[in-house]
Amino acid sequence: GARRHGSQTAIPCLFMRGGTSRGPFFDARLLPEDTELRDTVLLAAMGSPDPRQIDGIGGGHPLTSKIGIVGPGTEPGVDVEWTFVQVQPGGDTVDTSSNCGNMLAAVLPFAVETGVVVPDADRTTARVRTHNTGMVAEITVATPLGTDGARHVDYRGQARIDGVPGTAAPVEISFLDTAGSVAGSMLPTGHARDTVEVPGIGAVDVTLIDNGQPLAIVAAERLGATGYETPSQIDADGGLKARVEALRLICGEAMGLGDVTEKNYPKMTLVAPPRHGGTLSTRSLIPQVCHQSIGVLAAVTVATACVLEGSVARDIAADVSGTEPTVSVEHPSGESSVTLGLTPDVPRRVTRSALLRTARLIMAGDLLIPRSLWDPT
Ligand code: NQM
Repeated sequence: GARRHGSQTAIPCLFMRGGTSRGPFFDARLLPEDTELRDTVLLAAMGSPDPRQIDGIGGGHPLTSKIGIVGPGTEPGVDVEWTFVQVQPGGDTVDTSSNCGNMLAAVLPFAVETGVVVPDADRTTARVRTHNTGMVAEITVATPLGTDGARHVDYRGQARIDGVPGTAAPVEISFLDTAGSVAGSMLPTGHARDTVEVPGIGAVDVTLIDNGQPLAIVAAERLGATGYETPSQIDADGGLKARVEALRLICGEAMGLGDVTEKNYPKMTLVAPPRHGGTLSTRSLIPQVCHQSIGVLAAVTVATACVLEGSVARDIAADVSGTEPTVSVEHPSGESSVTLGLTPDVPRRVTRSALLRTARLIMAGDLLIPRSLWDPT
């Protein structure tokens, strides 16, 4: 467990990449039980609220300012439970209210590394519950027999995801119950499309949808963007970001999420026609900084909107057909392919979604924080 290391407290930690995100993962049993104290520890671990996170291991961007807290399942049919934590680099709030499908990709590898799940075959499948929203996913990783006679997670392989260099072993994620993760239902306003009035902009058509991530989907063009900008171009465009944020606050209210000024949702998705043979082009703001690619559950939610009659995405997207379509969501570093399971009857409903990720253990050791913040000894 956590112990003394000179003037500091050392907490066992694995530093992992999950999909296109990265951060420290902790065994839930080794962190303070008290949430306030836990949050103090996590902010110190990351180095927030300094925007560069210079005194911690956060990477100064929302995608590298994430934490996983993992433990064994506590209910039948669930093997592993975890909490995803989003810290905004320059902020001092510790947000556990929404999902992250990228960090999720590292949870089963962490559980095998730490003995929470003991593999007994070349592929290990586990059901993982995300505490944040109660979502359950079925995840499969490679666990071949090593020369030492034991099974380990194999991080090597031929799977490639855009936004991560090289190839790695596939982490297959199948989502079973993502609808209304935070907003309570898939379409919190009851409509596939709403028109909202935004001061200084006027009437804007949006699709307000949550199939794992609460999103406001808007035509990039309507906000004065092409939808093909690079993330740094978007981040540098103060006018565009102000319009997106004004729209976000109104969409948050419309979705029943209240005042979302301090919340990390809804994420804003600017959409445009596909340019690389995919289904739809996207630029995601999460929610104030542009994503380098797109979130996993954000991609699932956009894909869902692509098959939803009347949605803003459906208007702009290429056609999608069949009851098990693969929707290719284009983003700044490539595309994310989401396979949807649809009901055969029209209008089609999404019942399942699956997506391929990769993960890797980058560092194993102790994370050190000043003992004045937490002294468990
Ligand atoms: O939507 C970023 C990410 C995410 C979240 C964000 C995610 C998801 O890419 O499931 O993965 O939208 O904040 O890590």
